[in-house]
Formats: sequence, structure tokens, C-alpha cells
Amino acid sequence: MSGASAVSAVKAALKTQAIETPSWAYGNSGTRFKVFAQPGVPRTPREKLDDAARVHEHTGAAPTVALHIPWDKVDDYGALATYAKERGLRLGAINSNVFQDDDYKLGSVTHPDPAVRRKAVGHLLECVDIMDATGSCDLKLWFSDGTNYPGQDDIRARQDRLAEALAAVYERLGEDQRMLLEYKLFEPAFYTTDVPDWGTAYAHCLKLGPRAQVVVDTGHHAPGTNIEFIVALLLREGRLGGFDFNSRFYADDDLMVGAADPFQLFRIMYEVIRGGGFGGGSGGCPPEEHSMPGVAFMLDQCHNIEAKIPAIIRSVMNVQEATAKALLVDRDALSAAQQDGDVLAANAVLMDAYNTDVRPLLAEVREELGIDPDPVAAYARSGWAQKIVDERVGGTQAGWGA
Ligand code: PSV
Ligand code: MN
Repeated sequence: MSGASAVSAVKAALKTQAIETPSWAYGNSGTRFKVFAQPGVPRTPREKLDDAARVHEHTGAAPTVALHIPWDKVDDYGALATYAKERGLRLGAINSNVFQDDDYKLGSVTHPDPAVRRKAVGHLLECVDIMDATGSCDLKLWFSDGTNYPGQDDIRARQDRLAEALAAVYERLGEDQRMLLEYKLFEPAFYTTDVPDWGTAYAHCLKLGPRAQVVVDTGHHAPGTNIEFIVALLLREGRLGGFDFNSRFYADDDLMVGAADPFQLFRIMYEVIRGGGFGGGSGGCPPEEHSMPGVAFMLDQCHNIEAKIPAIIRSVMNVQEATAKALLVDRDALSAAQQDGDVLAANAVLMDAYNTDVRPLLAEVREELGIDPDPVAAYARSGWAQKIVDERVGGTQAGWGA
């Protein structure tokens, strides 16, 4: 491919990328020490969608919004989906929440008491009902279940309870729906976590069937874990369902993706592209021309001290920049260097792509899409930030309920 046609192929690919924003990132959040409320924060799921529509308007790349139940509980989910549609959006993954009820102190689906397990499974099934009403294709499951002290509960029995609950939910999924199982090393449990790593999630997904896939939250690993290796492996096995993107310096910091380690994000995106995980649809729903849903690129972040909407815009741009660089890797040159065993040349091919300033390319992509080449500046000029401060007075601001 000539240089010019390679660049136009990269641009065409970038125009198809869709990044799902999380409803909870528009609400107040914080640490266990303090939640700093921000003026203008949405009071309702509809106001969250109003803000998400601004992110999509200025980036052209954020057409779907993930919901978290019960944080986004409404009486009529079909009406919420229509509200989203009227704003150029769709509702994406439905995230379950079995971690904020007093009954779940010792676990939800792995709790020793069958009555608590039944309650937790009931909630997960309710989430599938919500998917039916919203047209969502992905059910995203994260369990805080685990133990704090050796001997507290039977590690193996908890795996059996987990398997039983997952099977009941998998059974209930419609043909176009997937179960995305998320793992996390620790927190809130500090001794064992019942789904602590990709291997545990993968083992459960394998037993369940092809529509059970693993979600990689980039903040959920031990320091030093090679996340791109996990990505390559899961894609090879057809079990990478999606990402919860965020970045971290220490643990599950939930900072803006690409802020802490843009090089890692590039390496991850390279493996996604290399493994055929790019271009398979958005919001977990397969586009007409694909039979299988693609990898869902979701954000899972908390903007505790920075302004939320511009932070989400920045996050979308960071994913786009990492993707553009990964798409620019000269795969032929890389493969030739790898075949020759030329370690330095192979590494140089990757680094050349990573060190390319892709901002002008992305500005052109945006202009070709008819949007402002500088989304952050366009949002700042739009007056939306002041409008929501002026208009969203009274009521209770949305938060993560912690
Ligand atoms: C858990 O830390 C997690 O990453 C899960 O995805 C939850 O649903 C989300 O954060 C809640 O913010
Ligand atoms: Mn997550």
C-alpha cells in the first residue's frame, strides 16, 4: 500500500471507532475519604444522557452510553432508550450492581446463604429484562464477592456457587445478547476475590458458552501485569468481550484512560488490531455486516476532581490517539523484522508508530466527519458547562451511591 492509501485506510478505520461512555462518569464520585460535588452534575439518567450527547457531538465517536443499575433506575427503560435515540445516542452495556446492599456483606452470588444468592441472581435477571427493553446487547457483570480473612469461607464452594449463578443468567440471555464477565484483583475484598483475574473469568466463560466473554478493566491488575498479553490471548481464544478503559498509577485509580501510561494503551490497541478485534460494531451490538459482536471499547472512570464532560472528551480522544498510532504500525515491516530475528528493527517499527504525532491526522478525520477538529475547545466554546450550572439547580445530584 502506498503511503497515501495507507493513511486513508487508517482514517477510514478511525471513523468507525465507537467508544462507550459510562453514565456514572457524569455523576459525582470520589474516594472513600470524600466525594467533592460539582455544580451542574446531572440529577437524572436523562440529564446524564444530555451530557453524553455533548461528548458524542464533539468527538463523533461516543454513540453509546453504559447504564449501571440501580444507579440509573427508571420506570420506563424503553422511554429512556427513545430519549437517547432522540439525542443521537444508544444505550449500551447494562452493568449490574450486587455490591451496595447490606445483604451482600459476605458476598452476592457466592454468599453462603442461598436466599442472598437468589436475591443477587434476581437482580442479574432483572438486568437482562432491562436489556430487552433498551435493546442493549451486553450484560456486564462485576462481583465484589470475596473474603477478607483466611478460613472465612470455602474458596472452592464459592466457585461452585458462582458457576451456578452465572449458568442461570447465561441461560436467560437472548440470542443477540452477551455476558461480559469482569475480573478484579482485589478491593473491596482483601484476601480472596472470587473473580480475581482473567484466567478465572475465562474458565467460567468457557463452561458457559461462546456468548460469555471476558472484560478487561485496565485498572484491575497487579502492578507490572502485561495487559496486552492478556488481550492477545483472549482474542486468540475468541473470548475478549470488551474493555473498561481507565488508567492507574497504583491500584484501581479510575483516572482518565491514557493519562498514566499512553504507551501501554498503544500496546493494548496494537494487540486488539493485530488480533482482529477492531471494527466489530459498537455498544456490543453487531453491525449488520458482522455476525459476531466486536470488542466493546468502554470507559469506566471517575472524574473526582476534574470537570467531567471535558475529561470524558479527553478520554475518548486519548483512545483515538492510541488507536491511530496502533493502526499506523507498518505490519509488513514488522513481520519482516520479526522473521529476520532483527530485534532492534522490529522494536523500531513499533516505536516509529508510537512516536508519530497523530493529532493532525485525527483533526482531519474530524473535519471530514463535519465536526470541529478540536473537541475540547469546541466544548469550551459551546456554553454547555455554564448552562448546566445555571439550570441544574435543586434536586439530588447523581452519584455512585457509596
Ligand atoms: C469495579 O471496580 C468496576 O470496575 C466495575 O466495572 C463496576 O461496575 C464499576 O467499577 C463501578 O464504578
Ligand atoms: Mn470496570
